[in-house]
Amino acid sequence: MDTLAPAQGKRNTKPTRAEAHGLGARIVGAFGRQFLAQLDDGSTVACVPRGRRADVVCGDRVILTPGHPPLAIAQVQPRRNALWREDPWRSKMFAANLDRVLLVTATYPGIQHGLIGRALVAADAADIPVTLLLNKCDLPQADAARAEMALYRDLGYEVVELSVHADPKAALQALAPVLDGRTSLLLGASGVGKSSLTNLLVPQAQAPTREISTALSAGKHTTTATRLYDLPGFAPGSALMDSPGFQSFGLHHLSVSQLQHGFVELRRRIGQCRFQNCTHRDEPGCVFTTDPHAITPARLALYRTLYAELTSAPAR
Ligand SMILES: Nc1nc2c(ncn2[C@@H]2O[C@H](COP(=O)(O)OP(=O)(O)OP(=O)(O)O)[C@@H](O)[C@H]2O)c(=O)[nH]1
Ligand SMILES: [Mg+2]
Ligand SMILES: [Zn+2]
Repeated sequence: MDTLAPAQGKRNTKPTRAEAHGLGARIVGAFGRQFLAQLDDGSTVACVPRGRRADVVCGDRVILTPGHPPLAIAQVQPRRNALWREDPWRSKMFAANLDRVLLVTATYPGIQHGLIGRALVAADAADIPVTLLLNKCDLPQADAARAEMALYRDLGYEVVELSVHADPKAALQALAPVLDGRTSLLLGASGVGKSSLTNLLVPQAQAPTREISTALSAGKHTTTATRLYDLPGFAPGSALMDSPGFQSFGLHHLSVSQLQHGFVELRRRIGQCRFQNCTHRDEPGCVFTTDPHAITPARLALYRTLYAELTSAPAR
């Protein structure tokens, strides 16, 4: 990436070359090292990052240098926020400049609480509010799944139940107040219905869903690129991102205090452990052991797993 100075703090100096002659745009498609950008007039162009590192994600505001297609991304504007995952072997940024994460789960094939818990911590660390969606409520597993999702309601998260297939009208109605005026990211495991929901909300998206990839016998993940769509029929500025399903969600980039802040159960009970510097693993007088209602055994196990992951990470 070029080191053209960011626009911030440059008011009294001459604009950079890119600012003077470049095109302002928003990244609306991320396909590996290839990107799709939307210019301010609404048209879209293909572009590639300058230099070797592709530190560009969907939702980024960028400056493109004019020239022959594909255009070059000369500069990424400072981000309002960015959602990350970081495994020991690689880090991955999902998207940037988000107002909300829609964490999608489905009654079938089942709710992956480990992934949900991890995504909740990551979104909290990035200061992005989360709404949980429970899709496929038309299936017989709905009652059991609903009961499992009560855990998150009790923690204070909004949970919206829907069935994209069986009752699209009700799904639209339930989601309208969540989506209106915001940029939202659909995040969740593969097959929960993110692209089906995208197609319901943005009919012109024509995002491939599993039926199509099964017919073409493609891989496990139907969606392979992150895309950002303006939401038709919603307030100006409403936008939706569809992303590939994820199977792992490492949090190696976070600190222990970010981890602790990401657990509502702990946030609610700050200062209630015997020791001020309690790590909430197995210290005497820890609120997690003295109060059996403080946290569910599964969430406590997840907290301990994450604590061990974070503290065993090699120094960077
Ligand atoms: N029964 C039922 N099936 C649904 C519903 N919504 C989506 N599906 C099905 O779930 C499967 C997966 O849907 P997709 O939209 O491709 O899922 P995705 O989350 O985008 O998956 P990836 O792109 O792989 O991450 C498809 O066969 C959909 O038809 C629903 O409300 N009810
Ligand atoms: Mg998809
Ligand atoms: Zn404690």
